[in-house]
Amino acid sequence: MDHIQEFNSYIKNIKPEDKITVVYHGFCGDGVCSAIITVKSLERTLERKVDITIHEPNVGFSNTLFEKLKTEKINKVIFVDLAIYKSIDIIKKAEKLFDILVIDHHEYTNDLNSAKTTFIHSNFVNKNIPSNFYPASKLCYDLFSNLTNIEDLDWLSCLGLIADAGYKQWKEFLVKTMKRYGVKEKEDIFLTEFGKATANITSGESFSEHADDVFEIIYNANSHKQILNNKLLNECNKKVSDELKYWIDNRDKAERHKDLIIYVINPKYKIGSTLSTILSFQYFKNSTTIIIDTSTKVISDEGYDYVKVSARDQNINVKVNKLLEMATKSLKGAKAGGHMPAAGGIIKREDMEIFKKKLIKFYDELTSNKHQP
Ligand SMILES: [Mn+2]
Repeated sequence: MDHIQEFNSYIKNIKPEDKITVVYHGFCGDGVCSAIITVKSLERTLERKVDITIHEPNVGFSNTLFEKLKTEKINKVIFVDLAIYKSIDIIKKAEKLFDILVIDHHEYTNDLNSAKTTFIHSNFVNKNIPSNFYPASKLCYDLFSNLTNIEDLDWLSCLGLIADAGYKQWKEFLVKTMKRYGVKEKEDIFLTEFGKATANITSGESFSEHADDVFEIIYNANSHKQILNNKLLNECNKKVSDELKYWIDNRDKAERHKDLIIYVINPKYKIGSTLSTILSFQYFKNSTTIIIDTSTKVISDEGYDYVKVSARDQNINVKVNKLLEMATKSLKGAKAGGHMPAAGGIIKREDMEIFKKKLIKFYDELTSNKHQP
């Protein structure tokens, strides 16, 4: 069977008595949009509800999540927009209890397909588009379109595409959908109604306490208009914009080593990822930007207090997923992953200074290699 057939048969084999969960990339616009496309598609295909949805940071398949799935007596686990490749031990353990489906577009590292796991990666569906530009929202939309009518979710797929910077590769789909909703095209996608609705979603995603509310709001919306007009999302957007402005205005406080910028921030809301995207596109265009967000108060599986890292290099002078992987490799409890121009991870708070030194060392290594014949 090919990958699409494997996917179709996983879905068709779900029975009414099964307990299903959709686990998605939380704090991410593409994550929540692809999750809602998946949940709605499952409901339509199977004529039943999805039991629970869970938002997770993109740091693999944690023990905490494993225990939660066990407690909830889940037997079908669907991961969307989550790079769980490195969690092989937990996946093997999980396969004894659950049938797993993984739909992802983060950098492909290893094939997770097995007797108990169905894995579908953007690369399996379209080899011509780099996987970071084939976001989960479009991938899920394309996959489920073979099984049921989800044409009315086209706008949601577009918002996910914009959130994950994959809109240029899918211009035709985007333009067609914008026309369908009477949205005026503009040179800067973020100035269109679709762009503004996307900003509202990513802002809402910055507040962990609102994660379920944001999911509900988008789930109940039937076009981007309701996202644009939602009171809670607009309030979130205002707070996030003010906070972003503060850290953008203070960007000179970032440490610099050649074209590597390391910016340690302590924001009021979860803006590290968005801030790194804005800085890398607008202010640090030819640099490698690393943001270390010290505001997290989350304790990891192993009981570590950690800080969050977001890395960007829009020109891919340095592959930031590679850089983070190298710099975190020997740090206990650290995790990293993502795409060549955009990656993220976590490190123990106490390792922050040593992590910075490693970033500089490996940045030098990666950039000097480039100049060798
Ligand atoms: Mn994504």
